[in-house]
Amino acid sequence: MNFELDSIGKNFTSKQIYTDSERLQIWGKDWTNGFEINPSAIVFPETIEQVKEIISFAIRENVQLVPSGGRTGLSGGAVASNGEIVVSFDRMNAIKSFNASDKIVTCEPGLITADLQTFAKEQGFFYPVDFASAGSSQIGGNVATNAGGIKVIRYGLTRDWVAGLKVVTGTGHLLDCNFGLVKNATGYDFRHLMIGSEGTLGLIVEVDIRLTSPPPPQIVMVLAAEHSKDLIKVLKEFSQRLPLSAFEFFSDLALSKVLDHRELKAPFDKRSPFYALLEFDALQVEEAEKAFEVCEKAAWVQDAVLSQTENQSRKLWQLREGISESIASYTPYKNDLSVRIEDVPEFLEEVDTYVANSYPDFEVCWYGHIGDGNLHLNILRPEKLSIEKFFELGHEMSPRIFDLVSNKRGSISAEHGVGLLKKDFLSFTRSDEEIRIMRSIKSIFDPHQILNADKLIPAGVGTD
Ligand code: 2HG
Ligand code: ZN
Repeated sequence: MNFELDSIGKNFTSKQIYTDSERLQIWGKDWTNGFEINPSAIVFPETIEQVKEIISFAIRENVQLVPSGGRTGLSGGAVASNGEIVVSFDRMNAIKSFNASDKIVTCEPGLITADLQTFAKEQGFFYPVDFASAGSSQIGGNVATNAGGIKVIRYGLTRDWVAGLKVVTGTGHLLDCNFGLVKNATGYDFRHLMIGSEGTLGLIVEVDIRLTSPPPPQIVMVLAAEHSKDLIKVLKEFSQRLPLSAFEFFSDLALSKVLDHRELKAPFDKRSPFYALLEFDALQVEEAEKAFEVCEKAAWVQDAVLSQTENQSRKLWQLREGISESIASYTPYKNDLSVRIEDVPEFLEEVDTYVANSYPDFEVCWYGHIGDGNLHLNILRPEKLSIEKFFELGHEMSPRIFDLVSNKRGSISAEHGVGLLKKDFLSFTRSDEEIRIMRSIKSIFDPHQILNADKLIPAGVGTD
């Protein structure tokens, strides 16, 4: 470490800066596997002023920063591998105000997603962005990655709920973007540029989140299907008749992993290759039953179960939300892809065929948010293969899989972000010209290259 941490700023106490290896190993990583963890320090700012001081220090000392939220990311966006200082927002986690007329909560970036959801409920409102890691993920990280999750089909992404943002850029300037306004036709909206920028343009220090009215009670239905193409027909039939709050899917392999891991009971006596999990307003149950009848008659589905109580709904949701955790011990090679919904069945088959032919020992575990075209492809590591070798093979497979994505004009990252994991493959979704523009934008907001400098933008591509 060739900088003096004491000079970071006069307002910092010794309890805000740590360099012990135990903490470095915890705060230097997120949920992504396979990267070296090597930060040089962690800093816990408590005010916007302190965030600005950290930026000034980084510019002065020419040291890079890694912004860090709940560290639940799966693309290495919060991994510090190169002696960076990790800037953790754990201590900037307050709700600052609530404005009921505009339905806007103003919060610090370290606020946990579930705490925002609870606060919204207490006020008689609803924060609809939701996912399995809501108990640990933080709002700042959600904004930086434009987090999606299980309710996107009805409520959209994090982007759709951000009414304003305060951001300290890599030059140390504080930008106050959009002030929580609905209408603001004054040129480039930097708020939207910051959302999804993965900490490469600025450090998010305050967020205005818009809430909505709570939905009526919800019901969960799980359906069993023989073919993925039938799931798409089911989606069409249901969504023509009633608004869906969720339309998720998982394969039988995914189901068997979650059943084993959580010691749960299978929803049906007979197993099927695919399952869909639907959520909708209880008021719509008759319409849903009619849709089911059509699907059953057409033999698109073989079986169905409908929740009768909230507890049953929660249990059924576990079948989907517990999958990621249940396969973690296989150190899977993760992909988070999206294609247009009509292309999903063909795409699934193409990937399955490629993996079965080229890597017959690998198990392919499919699940995800099929209702919005977002597919989580987890390739499971065979027990006898070392993690290093497996990840090497994963990297080798990626160009072939991303060719299939690219042929369908899909995306190599639907909701997890690019980070370190998918950086080398960005060109499969973004053109050289787009990457060149990204690099130019970065150099305006972060001219000293101190913010997540090795993430998102691939080296060499789009340079003149
Ligand atoms: C989910 O939808 C998360 O469960 C995690 O986005 C997906 O583990 C994954 O690949
Ligand atoms: Zn997901």
